[in-house]
Amino acid sequence: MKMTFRWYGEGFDNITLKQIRQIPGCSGLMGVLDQYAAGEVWPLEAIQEYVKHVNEAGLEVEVIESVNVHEDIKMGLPSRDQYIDNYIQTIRNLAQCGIKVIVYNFMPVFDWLRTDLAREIPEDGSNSLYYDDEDLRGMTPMKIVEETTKNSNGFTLPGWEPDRLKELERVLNIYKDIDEDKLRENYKYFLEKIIPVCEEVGIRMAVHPDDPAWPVFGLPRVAHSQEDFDKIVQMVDSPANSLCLCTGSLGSSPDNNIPQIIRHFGQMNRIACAHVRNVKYLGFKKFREAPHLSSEGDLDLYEIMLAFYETSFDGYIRPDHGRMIWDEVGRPGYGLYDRALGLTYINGLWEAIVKSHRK
Ligand SMILES: [Mn+2]
Repeated sequence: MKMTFRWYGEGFDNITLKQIRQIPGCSGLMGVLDQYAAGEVWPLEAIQEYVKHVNEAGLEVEVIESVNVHEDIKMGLPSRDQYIDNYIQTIRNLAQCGIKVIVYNFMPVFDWLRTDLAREIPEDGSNSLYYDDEDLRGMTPMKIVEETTKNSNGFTLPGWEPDRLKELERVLNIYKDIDEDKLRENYKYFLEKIIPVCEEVGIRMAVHPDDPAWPVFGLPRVAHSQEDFDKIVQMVDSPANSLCLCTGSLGSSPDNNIPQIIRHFGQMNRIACAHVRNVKYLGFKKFREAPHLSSEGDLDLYEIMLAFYETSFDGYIRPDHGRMIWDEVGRPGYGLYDRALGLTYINGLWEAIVKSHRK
């Protein structure tokens, strides 16, 4: 297991590489080059420079997140072939720079979604990301985009890049004719083109689950349950077609048994990396993001780490979203302090599990 940390890049993140390097037990990043829109080729030179910069700070970067899939690929439009070619070029460029895992998602239009980015946790005065389906039902897609942009402290949120949202209405219209089966068909088309290239260059694609783990705004979503992922891994039967097991995204639905899902796909060697965090259920389709500690939320992080251990997980892990604590100001969900606490807690669980299994 390699413990990593998400970082948005110089000028896009107020956290420094030096700060990340000083978190005990953190060997590298799950990085992102935030400046490229979905469908664009990530230039080789830019990736090389990025990796060199991270390495010089004493950190590895073998996982890259948010290589976003262009909407035309998800919608199956004729223009998808050009965008798939671009995607393949980005895969090749990343592989050439030593990247081993690419995290992406196949959610139509919206990436992760919350109805409040800074909901106060009454018990301790900190705040965290919050979701209430009832609030969402009172909002139009445009409204939630406006609200999210307004409340993100001037940062662009992953999946909420302004250029992706220009054509929102046109795209929403096209999706009226796309159901889950059709979306899966387009997904399979994409995977059949890219996975052979991944095998050739030694990259594993890791699909991130839908977040929250149910459809929103009537759009089809096909990646939020064990059954969904069974279908995805079967689309192209290769370890290069694998999962980013995000406990908090899948865990937003109490229907998902996270340790069981980890065991199921871990035994198949189809988990390339993991985001580990906790969730607190507040009602039906209503939750907030909780501190990583098991007793603070509804997921059992010990059982989760045990499931990784028992399936010989040797991929990359990072703490996921944290709360805003100690008056930190930063990107919602991606402050330094609470994620660093989460990281050391996960490492502590892992050390105890490893040592208690010694013969
Ligand atoms: Mn995640």
